[in-house]
Amino acid sequence: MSTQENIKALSLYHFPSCPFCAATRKVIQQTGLNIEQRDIQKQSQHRSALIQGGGKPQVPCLRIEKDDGQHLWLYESSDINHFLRSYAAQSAKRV
Ligand SMILES: N[C@@H](CCC(=O)N[C@@H](CS)C(=O)NCC(=O)O)C(=O)O
Repeated sequence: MSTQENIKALSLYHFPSCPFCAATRKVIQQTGLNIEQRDIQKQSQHRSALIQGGGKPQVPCLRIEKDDGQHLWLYESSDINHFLRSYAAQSAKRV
């Protein structure tokens, strides 16, 4: 999906000991994006939501909530990290 589209909220499904999640958390920290982090090991409702919405319990997964109410579930740390960097760059241009 394009980072130009209107995005209402982003949340990251993850757990602490996952190395792929650590890389994505680092990108979040570097970009300063405001993203709720949902630990699927700590809270079972987050794991359930991930499986129900995204289709599998793999982390990291970025939940993208758009202004029109649609939700997208983005898997694969490299894709997520690329999306976050592009989104942060676009957001910086709009300010
Ligand atoms: N290629 C994936 C690998 C992600 C991955 O293997 N995550 C592990 C945790 S470290 C996982 O969620 N395993 C459970 C599963 O795949 O169902 C990525 O880069 O995001």
